[in-house]
Amino acid sequence: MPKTWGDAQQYCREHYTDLVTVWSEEVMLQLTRPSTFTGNAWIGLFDDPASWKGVMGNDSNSWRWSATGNTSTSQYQNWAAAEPTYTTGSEECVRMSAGRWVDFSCATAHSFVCFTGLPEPGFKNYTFVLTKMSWDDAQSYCRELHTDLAMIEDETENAAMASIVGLSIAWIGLYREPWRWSDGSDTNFTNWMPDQPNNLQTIQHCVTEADDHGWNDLDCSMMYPFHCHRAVDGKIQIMSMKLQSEADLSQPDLWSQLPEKIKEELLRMGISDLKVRWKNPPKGGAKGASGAEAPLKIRRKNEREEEEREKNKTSYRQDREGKVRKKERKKEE
Ligand SMILES: [Ca+2]
Ligand SMILES: [Ca+2]
Repeated sequence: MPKTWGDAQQYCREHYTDLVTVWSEEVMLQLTRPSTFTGNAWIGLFDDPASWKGVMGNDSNSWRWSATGNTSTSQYQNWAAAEPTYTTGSEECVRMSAGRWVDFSCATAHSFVCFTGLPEPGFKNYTFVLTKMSWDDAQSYCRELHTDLAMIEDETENAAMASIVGLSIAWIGLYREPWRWSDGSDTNFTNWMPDQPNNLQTIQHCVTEADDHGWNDLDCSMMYPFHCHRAVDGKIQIMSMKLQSEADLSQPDLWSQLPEKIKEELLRMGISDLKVRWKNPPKGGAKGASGAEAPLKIRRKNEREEEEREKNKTSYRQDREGKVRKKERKKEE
């Protein structure tokens, strides 16, 4: 049933654990869908504007100062009208013009301001560097010759900065790392489609995967099907089962089919990456048994998946194969 991203998140939290976190290519390939469905499906990745739009928050996708790696204690901000925008899905760094802050693509070459001193209000000397550099290069330059890229913690400091920059445009030390997972997972794995995320019309803050697993940021209020995942505890579970059937339980075929039937049932419950088999396969069936007992071993397919599982504590509803495309995202140091 298609839902908005927020409703999908709520549904997954009620019925499973959360919207799915795609830790790795392996996990990605476990995401499956009905063969008739080729459209978009929500995953757990989002870039909540409430964490960064006009807010100096503490979420993993909030703004941070280069000098501390955190938001300022004063939470001072001075954005230009309608900023920040995260336009084109690439504006992760902040520049100052006419005293106001604007998020902009970090690769752009601008003059910049370094500071020397302490990351506390009133303990900074600003130095304007006219040479134009990318935000990253400007950061390296400032760290080598000063303390760091300019940090601004109150009105007085912002006024001092504004008078130094004058009519120019200059990088300041504010940046952020967009996107986070609904369940708070931390992974660098991404699989954006080419030219995504693009934050089209600056309203795309939630992520879908397409039929080929490629990711696209879209408007969170759109209605799409979605992938949930369920946390699973423990590694191997052994169950004893009592069987009652009108069928002839002495038939070995029947016994060999049972694990498959149980697996299908677990699939319906949203658990898919499990191996189900008899611990001690009944030899030649259970003679004349109506109500026979045999230990049933349920375990995962292999060691590697076991590790992945431990890391993820998740399970997925379906399997499918798909083409893999990777796009490396620039990481802040
Ligand atoms: Ca902007
Ligand atoms: Ca998009």
